[in-house]
Amino acid sequence: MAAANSLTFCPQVESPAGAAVREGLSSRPRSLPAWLFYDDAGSRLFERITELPEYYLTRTERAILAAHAGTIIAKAAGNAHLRIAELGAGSASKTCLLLAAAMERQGAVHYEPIDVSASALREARQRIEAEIAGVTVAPRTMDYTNGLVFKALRPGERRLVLYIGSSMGNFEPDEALSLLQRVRATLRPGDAILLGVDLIKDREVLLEAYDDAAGVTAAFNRNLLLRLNRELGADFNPLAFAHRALWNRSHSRVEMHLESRRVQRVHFSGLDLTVDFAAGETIHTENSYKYAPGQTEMMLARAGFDPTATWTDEKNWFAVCLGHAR
Ligand code: AVJ
Repeated sequence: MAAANSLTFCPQVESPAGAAVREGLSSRPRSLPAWLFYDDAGSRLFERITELPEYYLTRTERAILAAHAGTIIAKAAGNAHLRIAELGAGSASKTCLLLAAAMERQGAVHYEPIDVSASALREARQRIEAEIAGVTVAPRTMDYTNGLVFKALRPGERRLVLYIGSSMGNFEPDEALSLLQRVRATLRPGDAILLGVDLIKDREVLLEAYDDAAGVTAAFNRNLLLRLNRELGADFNPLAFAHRALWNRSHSRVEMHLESRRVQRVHFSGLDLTVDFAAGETIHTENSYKYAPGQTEMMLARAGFDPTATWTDEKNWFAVCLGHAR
């Protein structure tokens, strides 16, 4: 009967996680989007990753920002008053260096961190309000890839959008470019963007950063499965999946996968979905793109920015690029 059919086939109002899982685990090779890592537990695990000896990214970028924060802020501002927004802010531990430099220059700063993790933003706000007096923190919990709108600026103000921490590295190069173009569309000529990107380097250095001795990255990768158990009623045994990190040289990216150690069936009671895994079958959970020197500047230019300046470390492991909207 029509009524029964329409009930049966009426599309469930599915959570974003549910929709992503249905799509990613039904396709071959199986994959899950990297944003799923960042529930509360995942955000905490990522914070621990940033403190690992093998994970050079955070401390290298922090050193670059510590050495050049004053210059970066001065160049970004010109003779305007900066308002600072940050995409994928997380706990914003490196941002303090830039906010402090902006405080010193202009006496007050409006800071708008944007992230999918509400808990990370809460932590960011506490940290910043405790560390730097005079910064107004206005967090926004949202997925910035779904569209972005900023409040109009007052005369004499300029916006600086921070997109640091190699966050852009999770996107395919064409997606990254389109994201930069969409950010550019929210800005006015003279506004600025600061990009922090990880550079191509020795394979061993890259792989250790994504497969640390203490197993924190493995736990971060497997937390994805625990999240699906918690939120979607799945029955994953996380230890039945091995953490794998590999360097895909031709695509210039580190990949993370979860590899099924044996034949197994996983049921999602919240999704009415069953997935069968063969032994050795993988779920591709993350791409982390690494850039060649000059590549970020080229992307900025293609997205409508003038690449104004680039700062790097002495090993050339990480780059921080400033661009001004044309
Ligand atoms: C938060 C995307 C910058 O790609 O290095 C860390 C995430 N994954 N270890 C990165 C991550 C595994 C991280 N980003």
